This record gives sequence, C-alpha cells and structure tokens, in this order.
Amino acid sequence: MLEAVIFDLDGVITDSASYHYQAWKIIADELKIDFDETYNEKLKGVSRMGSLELILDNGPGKDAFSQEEKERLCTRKNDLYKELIKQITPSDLLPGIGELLKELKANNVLIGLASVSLNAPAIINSLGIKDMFDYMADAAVVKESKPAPDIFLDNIKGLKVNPANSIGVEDAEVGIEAIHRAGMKACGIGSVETLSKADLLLSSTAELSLDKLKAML
Ligand code: B16
Ligand code: MG
Repeated sequence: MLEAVIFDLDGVITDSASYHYQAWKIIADELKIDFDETYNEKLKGVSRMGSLELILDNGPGKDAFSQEEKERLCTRKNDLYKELIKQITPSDLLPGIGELLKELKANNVLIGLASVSLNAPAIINSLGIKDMFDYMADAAVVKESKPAPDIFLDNIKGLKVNPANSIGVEDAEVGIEAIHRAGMKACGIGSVETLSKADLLLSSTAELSLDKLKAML
C-alpha cells in the first residue's frame, strides 16, 4: 500500500534550478571562475555552502577563502536568488505536478517535502500549494544534506509512515541516493546518465501518475 510520496522541490515541483544557476553565475563571474550549465548539474540538491565550494573547486579551490568570506559570498548569492524567485507564481508548477498532488490527496496518500533549500517555504507559498503538504522538512534543522538520508527520514518521522510503503521523487543523483538510504523506493525525473539508480525513471514530471507510483511498490 502506498502511504506517502515525498517530493524534492527544485527540479521536481518547479524549476528553481535555473534561478540558482543565474545567481551563482554572477558570483562565479565576479570571481573569474569558469561556470556553465553543465557544471551547474553538480550543484543540484547540494547545500548552499556545498555549492559554493564546488564552484571554488573549479577555480582557486575551496580553501582559497576564509570561512567568513565564504559566508559573505553565500549571503550575496542568496540575496540575488531571493530577488529572482520573486517572479515565481502558480503557473511555474512543473507539468503534471498540480494534478498529481490532487490525485494523491483524493486517494489519501500523504504528501511530504524534502528540499534542502532554506527558501523552500517561500517558493511553496508562491506556487500556491502549501495546503497540499502534510509535512515539510525544515532545511534549517536537518543537519546533513543529500546524499545523507536525513531530510527523507525527517519526513518519514513527521508523516509517521513506513519507508517501505513510501516513494521519494528526485531529479538529482545525490537525491536518489538519499531516498535509498532512507529505505524508500526512488522515482527519478531526468536522464539515465545521472539517474540510472532510480527504481523508476521518467524523463519529465508530465509522465508522473498515481498508478505508476503505486506499481513501484
Ligand atoms: P538554498 P532541492 C536544493 O534544493 C537545490 O537543488 C540546490 O541547488 C541548492 O543549493 C539547495 O537547495 C540549497 O538552497 O540556497 O535556497 O538554501 O533540490 O533540495 O529542493
Ligand atoms: Mg532537486
């Protein structure tokens, strides 16, 4: 029996990845570090500081700046990002997500959010889907980022469900690993190059349906 579906946000519910990219690109350009959309793939599902360190690894290295300087760069990136996400409206839900959330609700399947983004609550509000969630993990209190299972385990605890009867939906390789380490089945949205370990791989959110998720268990 399918008890819960736990969603990643960025790349699954809405495409905030392009805003993360635009904000980081400004920082990387200022630091004269090469950074393009291909390299940006590595940042998906990775925490803010982890993302900065990956960018620095493509230049002077992650230890080239003091912790204080790195915090300042992260704050600046987040200020840029917060300006960009002001544009998000309910029309930015990825294809099929609104319908799937309604279908899950109608069938009493619990809905959780497993985003490591500290901006997730604001984005969920702007998308107009806050009321659909039975539980949303607070990224500020979940210590370890994906691929650690913590954010999914926090949902399992908050929703009071059995991980074996729950499915995680992710677009990042680290996210698929986190779902598996939480003892759940993983549905990947994306391509086989990065998500070959997913139990079900779909190329777009438009292909998601309750029946397909149920069939995974
Ligand atoms: P913030 P997810 C992740 O969201 C993004 O994929 C990742 O690129 C970002 O660095 C991270 O959130 C932290 O976001 O800077 O807003 O706290 O995929 O877990 O929904
Ligand atoms: Mg994601």
